[in-house]
Order: sequence, then C-alpha cells, then structure tokens
Amino acid sequence: MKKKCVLPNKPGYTGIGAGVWNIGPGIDPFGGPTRPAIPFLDRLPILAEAGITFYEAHDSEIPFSQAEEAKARAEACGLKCGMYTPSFFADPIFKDGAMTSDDPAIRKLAIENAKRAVDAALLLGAPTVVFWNGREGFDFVLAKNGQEAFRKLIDGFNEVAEYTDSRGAGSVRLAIEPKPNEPRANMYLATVGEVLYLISRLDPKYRHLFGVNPETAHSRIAGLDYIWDSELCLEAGKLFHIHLNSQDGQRYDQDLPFGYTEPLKDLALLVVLQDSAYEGIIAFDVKAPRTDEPKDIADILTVSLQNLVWLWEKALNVDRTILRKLREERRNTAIGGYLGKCLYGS
Ligand code: 3MF
Ligand code: MG
Repeated sequence: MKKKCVLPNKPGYTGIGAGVWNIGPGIDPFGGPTRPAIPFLDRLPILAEAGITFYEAHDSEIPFSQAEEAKARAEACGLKCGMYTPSFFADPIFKDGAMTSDDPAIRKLAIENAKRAVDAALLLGAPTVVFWNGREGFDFVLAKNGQEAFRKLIDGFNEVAEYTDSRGAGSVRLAIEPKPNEPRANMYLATVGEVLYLISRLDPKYRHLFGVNPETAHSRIAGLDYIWDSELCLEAGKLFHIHLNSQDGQRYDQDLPFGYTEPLKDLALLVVLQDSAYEGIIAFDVKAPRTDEPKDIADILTVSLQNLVWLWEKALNVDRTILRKLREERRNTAIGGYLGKCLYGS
C-alpha cells in the first residue's frame, strides 16, 4: 500500500480526505458516463492507494444498510470515514427542496434521512455530518416564500440537532456547506455569512453542534474570496471541516484539482489554517474529468494531494516575522511579492 499523505506539524487530523463521488464515471449535464461506474465500496481501496486517509460518502452512495460492510472494507485498506452526508439533491423527490419543500411529507423524509445519516456517522466513526443545500432554493421568483423557507431550515436543523443530542452523540458535529447556485438558480445558504446567520437563529442549546464546511470553489462561484470565508468561519469558532478544490472563474462548478488555478491564494489559505491551528479534516471535493481514462481515474486525487503537500510545506516555510514586519510597514504589494518568492522563487 502507498504511504498516506500527511500534513506535517498540523494539530488534530493530519491525514487528508476525499469523497467517493470524486472518482465517478464522468457524467456531465450534456453527456452520460465515459467510464464504467466503479461500485462505491470498490472505490475505497482506490482512495487509499492514492494516499487518502479519510473517505467521505453520501447516504445514496454508501447507505446505512451497508455501513458495517463499508467499515470493514475501509479498515482493510487503512481508511477511516471522515465525513458522512445525506443527499438532499439526487432523488427526484427532492426536486423542489428537502428541508424547505412545501410538502410536509417530503420535509419529514428529509429529516428522517438526516437522522439516519447521524446514525451512520456514529456507526462509521465519522466526526462530522455535512449538509449541503443541494436543492434548497428557487429558480422562479415568488415560487416560494423565502422567509418561510428560511424558517423551515431553522426548524429542520433544530430537529436534527435534538436527535443528535438524544443519541448522546458527543463525537458527531454537524456542518453546513454553502453554495450560491447550481443546481438551483438561487440557493438558500448561499454563503458562509448566511450559514453563520442561520446558526445564530438555531435553538441556543444546539448551536454548539453546528459549524460550517466551506468549499473554496463555492466561494469563487459566488465571486467571494475563500481566504476571508475561511477566516470568518475561524473567527466564529465554526470551521468544522473544509472542502478544497479549484475553480476557473465564476462559471459552472468545476471541482478542479486543488492548487490548480490560484496557487498563491491557496498558499495564503494554508498560512491562515496553520496560524489558526485548525484541527479538523482537510478534504478534497474534486471531480475526475470525463476525459480521463479509467486507469487514470485517481489522477485527480494524486495531483490534488501533491499540490496540497507541497503548498503546505511552502506555507510552513513562510517567515511569519517577515510577514508581520511588512504588515507593520503597510507594504501590501510587498507581501504579495514575499508570498510569490515563497511560491515561485528558488
Ligand atoms: C456540490 C458539493 C457536494 C457536497 C456534498 C457534501 C457533491 O457542489 O460540493 O458534493 O460537498 O454533498 O455534503
Ligand atoms: Mg463540497
């Protein structure tokens, strides 16, 4: 087995995470698969072989009923479950929202799936359950009452928290992942700021259970800076998990390898994570492109891992005294130059 990639000097989790969905069959909205779909449990050894330590999965990929089998398969290849998540987006029943659906029966189903995901996370030993706002949003104005939809999110998350608490789930935390659009034209919980506002509206006795899973590309799709988004989570004490990838401008969600489009910004993000002593899991949310051959399907992970480990080491070598001095002297451009030297210089 290949050696696991680890991040030296990182407190907490030092191994790196990736989703089983990252190595899919190459589907996009305009064309079907270009590769055979590898059964989800068979993807675990591929992740492990690439150097990943923590796998992530949706309930639609590894359902609760397969959790025991997944645990055994993961243990056999030295993987642990880093995150588990209910899919509120794939099933057509959620086409107009899960927790925010106007149909009480669909809302009930979403909450049941969320509770089942908490159970699965406990069984798999995953520290975090992530909720992504996949279909929570609107394509047509006035199709929904936005204020009511927001209050449905509050009620829904309170109910999931009550259940998590009742299971004595001290070891599981709940992280919400914002995204501004895609698949919906407009999504509720579009940004880190909206997620933090939602958390501030939850029952005070459950707020500590909730945090954020920001994704670098999602910030970019919103036209926002992912370093500030991450710092906002840190300032709030709410950075529970992070999804890293790259995005080439404000367009459709690309899930490109980490370190690909904005290496200098990525370096600066790692400086921020190091200086804040972030303990949580750093994971990739990338997508093997449909042009990659089946034999090369793990390239998306090995490229992201190599970029992350190299950038992490470069970030450790960024001289904080020099940074502080340049800040004090208000030499903003020179800070960019110093980071450039750390990145590109010999
Ligand atoms: C979509 C995403 C999702 C979430 C996942 C975890 C399919 O843009 O980022 O990946 O990360 O659902 O909750
Ligand atoms: Mg993601």
